[in-house]
Amino acid sequence: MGLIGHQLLRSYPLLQAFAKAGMANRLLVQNVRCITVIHGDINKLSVKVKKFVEDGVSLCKPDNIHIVDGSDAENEHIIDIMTKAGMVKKLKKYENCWLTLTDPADVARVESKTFVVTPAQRATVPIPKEGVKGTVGNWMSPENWEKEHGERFPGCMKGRTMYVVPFSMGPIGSPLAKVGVQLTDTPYVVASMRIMTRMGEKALQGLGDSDFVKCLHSVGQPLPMSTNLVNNWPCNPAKTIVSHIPAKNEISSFGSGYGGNSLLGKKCISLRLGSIIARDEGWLAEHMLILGITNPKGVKKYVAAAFPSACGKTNLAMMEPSMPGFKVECVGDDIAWMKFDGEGRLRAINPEAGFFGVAPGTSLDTNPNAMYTIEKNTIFTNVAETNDGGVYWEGLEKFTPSDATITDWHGKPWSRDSGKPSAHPNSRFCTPARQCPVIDPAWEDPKGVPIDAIIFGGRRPEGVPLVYEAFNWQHGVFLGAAVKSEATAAAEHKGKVIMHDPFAMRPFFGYNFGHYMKHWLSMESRGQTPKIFHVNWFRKNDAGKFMWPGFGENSRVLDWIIRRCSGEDIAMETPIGYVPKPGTIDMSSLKDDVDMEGLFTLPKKFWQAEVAELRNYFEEQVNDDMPVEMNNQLNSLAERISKM
Ligand code: OXD
Ligand code: MN
Repeated sequence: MGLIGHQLLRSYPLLQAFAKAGMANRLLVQNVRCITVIHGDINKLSVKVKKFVEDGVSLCKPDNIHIVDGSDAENEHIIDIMTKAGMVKKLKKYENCWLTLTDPADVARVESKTFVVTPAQRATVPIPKEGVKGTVGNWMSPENWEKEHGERFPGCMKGRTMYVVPFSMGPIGSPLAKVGVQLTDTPYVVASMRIMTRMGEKALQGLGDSDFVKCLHSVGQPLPMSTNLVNNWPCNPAKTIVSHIPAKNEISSFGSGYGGNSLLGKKCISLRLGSIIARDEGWLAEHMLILGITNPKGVKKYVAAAFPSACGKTNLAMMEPSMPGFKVECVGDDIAWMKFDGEGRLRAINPEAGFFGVAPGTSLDTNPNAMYTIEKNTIFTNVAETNDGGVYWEGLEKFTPSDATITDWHGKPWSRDSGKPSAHPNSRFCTPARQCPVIDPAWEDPKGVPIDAIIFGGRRPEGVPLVYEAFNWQHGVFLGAAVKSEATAAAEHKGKVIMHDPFAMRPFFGYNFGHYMKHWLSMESRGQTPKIFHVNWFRKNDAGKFMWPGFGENSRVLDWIIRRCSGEDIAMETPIGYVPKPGTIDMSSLKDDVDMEGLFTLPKKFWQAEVAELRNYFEEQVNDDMPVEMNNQLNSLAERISKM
């Protein structure tokens, strides 16, 4: 691709001289250096976007600029650059599918290095009880951020191309959509953002001179590199830092090229900054899938469900119901933006355009629709490869010939008896949502879909029933605040500890968790709040085996939930909430032998311990910011349990 840009940023006096001298395809920065615009039309950018690019160039000092248009031809060019750099490899078994293996030091989100920058600490995090380390977010002062930023970004793109990536989170033109512009020095981000967002020229249509979210991203390895390049994946784990500056509508991310650290529309805008905007504007930005379920009578309801990372959101969002005559359709698998409409109905959009799903465990058995979705136009990261150019990961054993030769995510020969996983547990597919065979017809409806139920859940091996319903909105908010789950590989945590993950948002809160609960409580005065439920697909019996078959059988639970939303008398009260009356979860044609009684037992000792632990957690972590309504909920729960 030759030089396409023939424009100037006109803000510097010397620029005119260059223009006259026929150097119009360059951007002059700080009156010192000329930067070639190798792709795109700088004059099509608004004054504010140009200024942002100009500032980014003068800070990061890239060799040239590529303004992304989002076209197919451009994508081919980007893939070609990555192929030549050894960053991606074609998977010849499929159409337009690519494999990336990262530096093994850059494989997941890094919560401990992710910050929200506000003058007051308490705006971002509750002040924990003395002597306790806060776990519901990381705060940084603007002064510290200036220092950290200053130690990293100056000159960080030397020798590299700076890509200017405009994107829209949400369908273009939706009143809920938000525009961002990301400056990045890795083509992997460009190719991935094209899948995950509405990227390119179209994102800027209608922006005019309005503000946009400013996203600055660098892998933190100016050329020549000072350390060894591992797997052709430049990154700088020792200096990684992801920061959000709400006052400036800005995000800056340094050192990591991976997923949520680098695709800044996802967790950074849609959840962290998104939750702040949502609080200020009176709506909700949540870590939730959105699905539509239609029963055999043709009644369709939409639900939004929050589960911690890697707990099966993608599987649930596009499940094949085992119950005859039911249909599930997917609106989104990770993020929901929900707002009351003029009639007071809660409506949700999925701000994303793709799925960045965890690969291991995904198969034709567990999620056939995901498997069909990823057959083309997909970027796989840190999965294993078969000798015929296909993908492989834990869960695909049965679908892969036993004599296939497999190369693991380190690029090394791998065998099934090696005792090590072939794919990284947090390996991912990045694939366009529109390819999903069960994508909902309304998934891009700018007004969003009406939400009838909100579901919370986590991996709870003990004590927590298959499903229960909150007594009311306040109790439902309490259920969200009390979400706990076994740790997974999506972040840097180790082992199977049960961790608090309130609202499945702990890694993604943009502001103080105590204020966040208050905001949820306030939704009751804004419109008709949906019913709230809690589910647990992961309860184990004494032998350590899962008690519920899960996957397509979860439709039985969804069916019970939507029947409750239609007002059916199929629930009974227990100390923790309403549970299904015996026999009201439809078990017809279920092949497995399920211990339904066992799935709903409420061991008193377990719940007493749960309440004590929750009290301790809230006291230690939320401290003075705990809303009184939530303390009342906890006290009432303790009281009900004491009478069990
Ligand atoms: C994700 C996550 O990538 O939650 O969606 O980690
Ligand atoms: Mn997620």
